[in-house]
Amino acid sequence: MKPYDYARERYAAMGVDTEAAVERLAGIPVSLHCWQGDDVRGFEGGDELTGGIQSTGNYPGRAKTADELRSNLRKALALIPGRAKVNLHAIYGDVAGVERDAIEPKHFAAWADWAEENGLGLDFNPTLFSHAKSADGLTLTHPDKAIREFWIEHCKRSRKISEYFGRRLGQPSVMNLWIADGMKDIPADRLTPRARLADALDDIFSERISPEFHIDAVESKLFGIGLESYTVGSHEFYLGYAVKNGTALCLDSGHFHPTEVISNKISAVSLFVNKLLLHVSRPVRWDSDHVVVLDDELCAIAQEIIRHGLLGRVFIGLDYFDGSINRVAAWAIGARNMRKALLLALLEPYAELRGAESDFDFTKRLMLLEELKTMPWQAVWEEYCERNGAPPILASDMF
Ligand code: RNT
Ligand code: ZN
Repeated sequence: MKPYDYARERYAAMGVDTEAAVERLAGIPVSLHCWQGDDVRGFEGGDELTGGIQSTGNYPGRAKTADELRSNLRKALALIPGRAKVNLHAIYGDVAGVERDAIEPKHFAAWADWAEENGLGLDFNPTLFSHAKSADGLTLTHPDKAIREFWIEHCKRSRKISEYFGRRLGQPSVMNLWIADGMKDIPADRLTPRARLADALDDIFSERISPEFHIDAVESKLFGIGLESYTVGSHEFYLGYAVKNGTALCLDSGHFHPTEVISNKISAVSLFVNKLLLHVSRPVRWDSDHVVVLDDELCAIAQEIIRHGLLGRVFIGLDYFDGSINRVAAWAIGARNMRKALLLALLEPYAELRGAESDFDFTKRLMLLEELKTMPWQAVWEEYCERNGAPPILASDMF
C-alpha cells in the first residue's frame, strides 16, 4: 500500500478528507517576500539598511540585480508547491537614480511582466527606510513638513504601483505600510508624532482605489534597533486606525512582546477588522526575523485561519531575512513550513474538536489534539508536493 493511501484511510477513520485538504491547500496563496534574496538592500544603488532592522550573515549569493533576484525567486518557487505571490518593496524596481517621490508603474513593469509569465500575484510596500530623508528616525511623523510631504508622496505613488499590479495580474495587490519612526530615548511628547501619523495616513489613503486591485494594510511594531524607547506606530495606534478607517491590519509575528503571540490576536481582530495581513516571521529574543520553522506558533496561526474560515480575509505573507544561510533555501524552507502548517490545520477534524469542547468533554479534546500530532500527515504532504510539481523532500543540491 502506498503511504498516501494508508494516510488517507487513517484520516478518513477520523472523519478527515485528505483529498479535500490537498486540493484546498494548493489554492491558498502565500506571498514570498523578495527581500530575503538580497538582505533588504534593493536596487537604488545604496547599500545601507537602516530603520532599526538588520540582516546579519555573509553567505555568498546575495542578489545584486533584479534579474538575478527574479531568477533566484524562480528557483525557490519551484520548490514551494501551491499558489504564490511575490512581495516587493519600492526599492526593488528599476529605480537606480529615481527618487522615491518619483516612482511610477513603469519602473515596475518588468516585475509585472515576469509575474504574469509565471502565473504569480504581486504585493507591494512603500520603502520608508534606508534613505537620507529617514536618517532622523522619523518619516511620516517628522516635525519638518517638507520631509513628511516627501514620504506622503512616496506612499501615494506606491499605491498607484500596487493598483497597477492588481490590474495587470487580475488579483488585488496588498500594500503594506510600515514605518520605523520612533526614538532611542524617552520622548517628551508621545502624542504629536502619533497625531501627525494619523494625518499623514488620512492623506495617503484619501484617494479611493478599488479593492479589486489594491488593499491598504498598516503594520505596527514594538521597537526597532536604536529606537527602543518609543515607536510611533504601535499596535494600539494601528488597530485603532484600521478599525476606524477600514484598512487591513498587518500582524507581524516578530513585533510583539516576547510572551505575546499573533495566533491569539487573529480571532479577536477578525471581529472588528475586515482584512488582515500576516507577516509570518520567527522572533528569536527580539524582532530578529529568523527563517520560519514548523513550531507550535506557526501551527496555531494556520489553525486560526482554517478553523474560523478566514482564508478570504487573511492574507499570508512571509517576512524574515537571514543572510547567514543559502537565501534560496531560506525562502523554500520557510514557505514550505507555512504550507505544512496550513496542511496540518486542514487535516484537523475541527467539527469534532469543537463538539467535544461544547460538550465540556475536555478529555476528548486533549486526546484528539495529541493523537493528531502523530497522524501520518507527512505522507499527505509528499502526495501534495508531487501533485503540485515540487520535490517532496528538499536536498542540498536543489539550491
Ligand atoms: C520591519 C517590518 C517590515 C519589514 C519589511 C522589509 O520590522 O517587519 O515589514 O520587515 O517591510
Ligand atoms: Zn513585517
